[in-house]
Amino acid sequence: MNQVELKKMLSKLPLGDVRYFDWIGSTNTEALAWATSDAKDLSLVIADEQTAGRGRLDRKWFTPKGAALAFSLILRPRVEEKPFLTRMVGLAALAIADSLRTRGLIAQIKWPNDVLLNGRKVAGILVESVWSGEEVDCLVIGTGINILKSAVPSVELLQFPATSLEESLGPDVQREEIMHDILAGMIALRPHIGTDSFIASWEKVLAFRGKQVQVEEGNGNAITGKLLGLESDGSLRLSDEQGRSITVRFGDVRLRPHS
Ligand code: BT5
Repeated sequence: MNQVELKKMLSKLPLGDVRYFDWIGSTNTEALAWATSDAKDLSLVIADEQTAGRGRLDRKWFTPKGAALAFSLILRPRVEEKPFLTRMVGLAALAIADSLRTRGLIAQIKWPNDVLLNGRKVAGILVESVWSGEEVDCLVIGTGINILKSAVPSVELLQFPATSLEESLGPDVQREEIMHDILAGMIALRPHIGTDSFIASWEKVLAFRGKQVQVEEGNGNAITGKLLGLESDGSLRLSDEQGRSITVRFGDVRLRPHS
């Protein structure tokens, strides 16, 4: 990867500016700093390696050199998008799932921010915001995708099984093309972010739908129930044993043991 080639291959997309790094701490951290200064809408930070890649709750995200995709897209939400910012994680997840589908793969979205192939995590998304008073001024949508097998961390570092595109597609995976398609997908989906069909397409590819799941909320609390689908803000909708509806706004979903 290098800045000149990347800019050339992304030139047909209506992006802002593009910053490429051979290595960086975290593309999200760089994008957040850029977003607070002069970044245009749809500016992009890409790195070949991250030394301090981040997941949610300060978890680590591994991006070894030459083996993965790590990029962060800066969005300056338009007025009509502001009511739907909680759906933006779905924008990235759907675009990733679509790009994998066009390569003959069946991807699922493990709510809220993981993309699975064959039940294993191939990609993670981290959405962060820059606030201006009470309003979100900018969003940074960070995407990490395991391209080669060597991108997958060792089992003891994982909370959930992981995989790479190489495992499904072989070693000739063109990561720049995949990134191009994901960005094109996000740009194409963006005008539909507020529609019911956006939520419907997101629900359609949700992992564990109709199954008994356990959602760990990150505070030691776990909620169990049947995974029904999504609320209109992108929260997860479960039903408990009495059939009552439960809404979950944050957490890690897994199949309920022994279900
Ligand atoms: C995520 O968090 O899955 C969000 C990952 C977002 C990464 C991108 S890369 C570009 C941008 N810049 C950043 O600094 N971040 C974003 P979460 O759901 O909290 O999952 C984190 C957990 O995934 C870790 O605790 C590990 O168990 C596991 N993990 C770490 N690296 C992994 C990898 N390469 N593949 C699969 N799982 C991984």
